[in-house]
Amino acid sequence: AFYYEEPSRTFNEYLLVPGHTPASCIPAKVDLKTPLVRYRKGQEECPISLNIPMVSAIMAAVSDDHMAVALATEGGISFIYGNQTIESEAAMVARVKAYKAGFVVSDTNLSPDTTLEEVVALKEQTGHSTMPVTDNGQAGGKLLGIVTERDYRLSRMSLDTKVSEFMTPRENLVVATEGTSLKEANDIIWDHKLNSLPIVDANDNLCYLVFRQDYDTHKENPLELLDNEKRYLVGAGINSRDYAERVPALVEAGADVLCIDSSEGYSDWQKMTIEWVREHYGNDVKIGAGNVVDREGFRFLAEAGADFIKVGIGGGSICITRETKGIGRGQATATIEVAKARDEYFEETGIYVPICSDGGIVYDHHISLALAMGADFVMLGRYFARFDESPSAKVMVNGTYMKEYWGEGSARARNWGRYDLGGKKSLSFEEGVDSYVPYAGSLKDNIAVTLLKIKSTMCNCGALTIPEFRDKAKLTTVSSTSIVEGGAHDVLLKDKTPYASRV
Ligand code: MZP
Repeated sequence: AFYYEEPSRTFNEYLLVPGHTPASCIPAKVDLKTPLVRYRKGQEECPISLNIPMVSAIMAAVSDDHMAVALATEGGISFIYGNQTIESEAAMVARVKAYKAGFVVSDTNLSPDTTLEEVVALKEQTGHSTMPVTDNGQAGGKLLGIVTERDYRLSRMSLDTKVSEFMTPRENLVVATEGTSLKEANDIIWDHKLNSLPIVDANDNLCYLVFRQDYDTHKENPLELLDNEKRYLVGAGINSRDYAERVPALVEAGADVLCIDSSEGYSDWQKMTIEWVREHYGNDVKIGAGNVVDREGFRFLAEAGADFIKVGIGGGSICITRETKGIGRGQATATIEVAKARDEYFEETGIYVPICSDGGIVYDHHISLALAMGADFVMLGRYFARFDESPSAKVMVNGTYMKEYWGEGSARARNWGRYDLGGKKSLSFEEGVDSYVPYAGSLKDNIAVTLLKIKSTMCNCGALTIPEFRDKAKLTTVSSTSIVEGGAHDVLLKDKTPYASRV
């Protein structure tokens, strides 16, 4: 056997030592733009880049179309989970691509037969305080009424009560028509303290829902959004089994980039999947691969033609792969080695293959560490699962709101295709757990704080861009006693909330 001389380390075992901060180096000037896919650095523009180095995990508890729109609005990208039918994954991708900032075709319509229980569940999921009721329960149906939060809170009806028994009649509806400008819609939304506003056409059919969150991001000049044909970026997870059917459907639906989702990517299956994509689409379809944790794994996938490569085995918050199979590597060590391999590959070929540090981000500063160690961007599951926009249920546990979060290798997800190497299905075993994470509110609010922390750290190191940060960063390992010193110590905390749920 081969023995590594050094133990493999996690992010928690490192700190950045600050460098000189010039007066010009302030968070407002930091540019977090980063490449997503391979390109000839120095000779051409990267065909797809991100404005922030954060992507959401290919997980059913994390990345659906709602998450994708919310994250793309902030400059990142989601990878829609692949452990669902080809049709429903493609439909999610298509909905993201159909989304026009400021207007979204509703997929949360109610019909008169919807029960109060279903309304409450949808409200929890979407966070909307109003929901339109159409005759057929679908976007484009005839708008019959609207359900407001107040209505169902006051209804005091049993949970199997039908929407038709408590909805606001059509006559009193606050609606807009297709001709209403975004500015006018904005005013109505604010005047009536609504979260969303239904827009109907001349025949009274529901066309769109306008969400307040959109105005928050485009307050300056909301009208601009109406000439705006910008489409959001969206990624989609695929596997190394049904790619011949799944890839065409996702490409047809408009996916900007695909990613082979597997716990272990240094395999012929991934090579065959990439080869199939190249054979059928050349370089037009972008495809990431992984996960790997060392130089050899990186080289294998880079040579196979992967557009980006994900790094990380066993570091995910819900992952028990290291315990069940004894496979994995500390996330920091894996990121450092793969980043070196990427740079070496670039020196040799002129081709830059971005790498993504996937899993194990617990504190916001772990993102800064990953970038300093050479990651081009990071993939997060737990982080995004906590927000309103994640698809999982918000539940009350011991008086605190939580969101459900489960691993793709858990019995709940049963995404065995992500793990197995063939053999009897009945012998599958779990590599992930089902859990709760503290509910943290909206993605927009949380990500703003996270990004500010990253930018502040970069300024402490005298860097205004990610490549500059990587060049200037000075990293030190920390002893276990200095980790204790790094947190609040020798004081009695007034706020007993665990640290991890506060970041
Ligand atoms: P985290 O951000 O929650 O720490 O980790 C998310 C990452 O864990 C995912 O992007 C994926 O690579 C990995 N994952 C997802 N499910 C499992 C599992 O069930 C897992 N073991 O390890």
